[in-house]
Amino acid sequence: MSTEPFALTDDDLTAINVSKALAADAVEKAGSGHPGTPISLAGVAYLLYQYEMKGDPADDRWLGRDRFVLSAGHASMLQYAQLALAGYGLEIEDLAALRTAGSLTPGHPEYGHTKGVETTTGPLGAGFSNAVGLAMAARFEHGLLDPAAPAGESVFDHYVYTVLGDGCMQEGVTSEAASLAGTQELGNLIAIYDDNDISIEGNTDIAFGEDPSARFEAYGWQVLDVDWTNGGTGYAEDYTALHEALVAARAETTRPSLIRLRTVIAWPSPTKQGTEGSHGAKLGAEEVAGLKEVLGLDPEASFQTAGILGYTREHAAARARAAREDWDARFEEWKAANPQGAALLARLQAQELPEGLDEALPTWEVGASVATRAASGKVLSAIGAVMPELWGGSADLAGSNNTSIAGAGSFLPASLAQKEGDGPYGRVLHFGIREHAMGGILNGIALDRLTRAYGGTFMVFSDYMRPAVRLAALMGLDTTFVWTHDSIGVGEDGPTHQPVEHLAALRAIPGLDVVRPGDANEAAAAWRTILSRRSRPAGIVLSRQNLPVTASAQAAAAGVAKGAYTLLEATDCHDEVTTPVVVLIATGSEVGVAAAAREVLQEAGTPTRVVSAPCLEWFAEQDEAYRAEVLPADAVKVSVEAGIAMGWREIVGASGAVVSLDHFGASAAGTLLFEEYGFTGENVAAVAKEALAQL
Ligand SMILES: Cc1ncc(C[n+]2csc(CCOP(=O)(O)OP(=O)(O)O)c2C)c(N)n1
Ligand SMILES: [Mg+2]
Repeated sequence: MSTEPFALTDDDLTAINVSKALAADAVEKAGSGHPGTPISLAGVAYLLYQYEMKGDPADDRWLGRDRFVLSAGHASMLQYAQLALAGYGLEIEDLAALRTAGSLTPGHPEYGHTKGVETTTGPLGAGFSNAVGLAMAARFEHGLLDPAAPAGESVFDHYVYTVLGDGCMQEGVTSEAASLAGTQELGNLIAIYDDNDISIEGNTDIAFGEDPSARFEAYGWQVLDVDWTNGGTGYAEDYTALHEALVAARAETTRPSLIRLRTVIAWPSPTKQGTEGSHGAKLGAEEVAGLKEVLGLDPEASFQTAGILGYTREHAAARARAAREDWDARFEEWKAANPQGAALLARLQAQELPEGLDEALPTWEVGASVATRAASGKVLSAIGAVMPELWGGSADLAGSNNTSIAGAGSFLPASLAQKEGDGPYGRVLHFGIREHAMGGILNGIALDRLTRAYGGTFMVFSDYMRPAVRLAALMGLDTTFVWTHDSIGVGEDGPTHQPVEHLAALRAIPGLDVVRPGDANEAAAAWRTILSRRSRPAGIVLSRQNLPVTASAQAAAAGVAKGAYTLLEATDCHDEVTTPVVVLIATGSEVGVAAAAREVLQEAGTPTRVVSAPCLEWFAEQDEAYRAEVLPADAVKVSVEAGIAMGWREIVGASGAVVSLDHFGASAAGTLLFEEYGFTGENVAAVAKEALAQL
């Protein structure tokens, strides 16, 4: 080891000053944005990108890279400036186009939009929870692909770095995720907390009194202090101290690390440093010129690079070359020694499902009675055997959500392993009662792109994870949310536990597939379809109560993937299939109700079809001809769903009717509530007759 203390070169210091000025210029040109933190943390980001993290500007998806998450997403220029300096594809013109239409530099970092951006951030705390997921994914992938390698010695090992501010630190999701990260002993996770005492309303004292270091220590983190304010005695960006803290963070293998970095926002901006005025507004021409003067740059010149780009890009490229040389050689060695692992990795990278998946799916006899949550549990256990990349768990409701893969061990640090199979590479996740962090962590795992992760809770608590569900949809991730106890069918636990508006509220999220299978075979087909789709998240919505199996496994397999299909045909008096006069469209547990209503209507001589519609989003993707065939224009359409009416009128049309539930439920037996609120064959038939009468 070198005895020389770590120090940046003069060129590095120039590059940092250039980064600060670029942040100020970009926000100034945009007319809005967040200059303060990109200015004061420019050196932190520079150090990470140029000296601390492994990355390859020529290959931003390199498997061996360390991951960087800017949880304080408002400070997007902090990351954009370094992506430009390191050569990830952003040019100075892109920085000058900050926040403008179509630019590579949107207001907040967006996954899939800008090379080098690992996740979409902006909702404070979300990125931090993604970082925990990324760190968990790294450990799981080590176990999946290279289990014999000691921890830290596999090509799949890498660090996850995240930068968070006071805002992230105050958000609940950060506490949830940090607590789990500590419990999980995620030594590969390193968070830098920008402790600048400033947020939008001014000094954070007015709303934030606790000691975050004590909090994180209590969560089981290593907390390291670096104080650039020197206790208020004089400001110095001490990169040696920060580097040493990062070295200590990497050396700690059984605790995540929080580097608490005391800074002054917007330093060294002459009059706005240390003030909330620099947080979220352009500094003003005079202040920007003053800042450049302090930085030793030309106060008149905008977007100047002081000739430093060649140096920074070559520096990053040279580091990448060295890292790749080492990693590529080790990767080839790993491949040669692990042909099976290599084949698995190739399949995962190609985003292909394994052979034998269809054969592994369980099937049920028509007429059996099974809760779809139980069916889902059976499916997970069965496909878990052929899909080693499948892992997941629950927010403390595994027994109710049926989310555990049978026989699989828990994902736990060795210190917490209890039973055979438990350990750092286990497959059953225990999120604790932390729905929001569960969503963010699942998204982090999905962002790593190799494995498939799911997490469950009661559907009513999807509200607690909704921000993460929205971000999964926005990013087009393949996260799967398992929501059981999907209606008033929950029964005695009462209205706090009975979803009513949730189906509509979830369907309102663009890009989310809301999948509510009507029976056990549909549940299996739903999982099959969800797993085959890689660019949208899905929520699978499952019943607590037993439901009759109405769809054969074959019918479900063919129909569910289309989102809606004819489950029971309309027949005439000779029992021949005929054109339906009434079409009942139902989801989930109400498919059985619709089937009962069909009996009543058929009996009365009204040819009635039942359409099971497990996923309206998938149905909307079908061509017009198929949709018109399933829901003929001239039939009277009646929807049946134990949730609010919102959305159904559009489907049933003006001549149709909606059987819905537009008020909260009650604490009583689910069967009684279904009757009380009109979810019976008789009532649905009566509603259909009334609609027919009004034609
Ligand atoms: C969940 C969420 N709530 C509110 C906001 C709006 N917001 C953006 S930045 C910010 C203050 C953040 O303060 P801090 O993290 O300390 O950033 P700094 O001012 O130090 O850059 C707020 C409230 C947000 N982006 N996300
Ligand atoms: Mg702050």
